[in-house]
Amino acid sequence: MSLTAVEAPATTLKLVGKGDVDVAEDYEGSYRFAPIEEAQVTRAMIKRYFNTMYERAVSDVVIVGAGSAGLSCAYTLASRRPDLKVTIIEASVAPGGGAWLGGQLMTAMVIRKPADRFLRELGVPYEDEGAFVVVKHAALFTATLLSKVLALPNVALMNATTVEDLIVHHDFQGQQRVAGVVTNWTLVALNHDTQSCMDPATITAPVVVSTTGHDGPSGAFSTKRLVTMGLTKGLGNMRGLDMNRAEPAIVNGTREVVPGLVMAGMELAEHDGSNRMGPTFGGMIASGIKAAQEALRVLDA
Ligand code: AHZ
Repeated sequence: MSLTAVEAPATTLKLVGKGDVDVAEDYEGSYRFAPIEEAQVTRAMIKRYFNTMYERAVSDVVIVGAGSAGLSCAYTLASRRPDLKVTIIEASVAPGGGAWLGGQLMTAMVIRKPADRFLRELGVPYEDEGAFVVVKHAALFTATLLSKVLALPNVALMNATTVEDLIVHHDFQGQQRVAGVVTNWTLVALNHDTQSCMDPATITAPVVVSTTGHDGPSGAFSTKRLVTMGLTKGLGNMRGLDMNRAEPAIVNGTREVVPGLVMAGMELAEHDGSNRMGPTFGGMIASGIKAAQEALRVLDA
């Protein structure tokens, strides 16, 4: 059966954009793209990327880390408050953190109740196993959440971009307050040892939500920096795995840990010295939702 007959229009289409563009969506051998110059492609990207950097240099909320906690926070915050400029900074090329797999290298994702409500809000299908639900593939959850976050007009995501430091201002009482983030492209940040003078850029915001995950090559970033800046006494250090203690501890502990900085997700286990929960993601979703509420509380204070 011919593809043309089934789903593709065989005729030459006239697309009307900036002037008429001759194209043919013809799968019988005469497919013809609109003509283009290479520089148009480069300029189309540059214009948008640097417009975003220009516009987001002052944001309302910066979320550091686009794992399950950061993305849950971004969705909740930006969908409830379309007036806010929510800017997500993610060090990796691929947003999603550890939420592309359920646990070990297995694909199903377990979410304990009552965090399953978020799946219904997103429209992610699952199987009900009583105390918890199972999404057939973690990537279905993460891809759906990511697509809904990115479709929100007030969200900007800068991936392959690392938060290298925090901006700290003194308020009128002399109290230190986190007032934004210091950024660099991750490939630059990874090469500070070999190249000198690669200074960063900044984004100011009245609230930073840090969700950089537990310690590892890049995790627990803000927690560690708060310690070296003297804004927090010391690392709490994540304790061993206990699902029943860990998830409520993370959700109930999600808060503004120092003025201007809300912490959520597994980074909080390093800050507070609470347990890890292993491969169950309800705590990350609920912590992200609570972080959105905390960010609004700080903004509205
Ligand atoms: O790339 C990191 C990841 O995508 C990103 N990140 C880390 N440092 C950063 C920095 N600048 C920008 N300096 C940075 N981005 O943060 C994201 C963290 O995602 P994650 O999935 O690691 O953390 P989470 O808290 O959202 O989810 C934790 C999931 C876990 S870990 C765990 C256990 O080990 O027991 N259990 C669960 C459910």
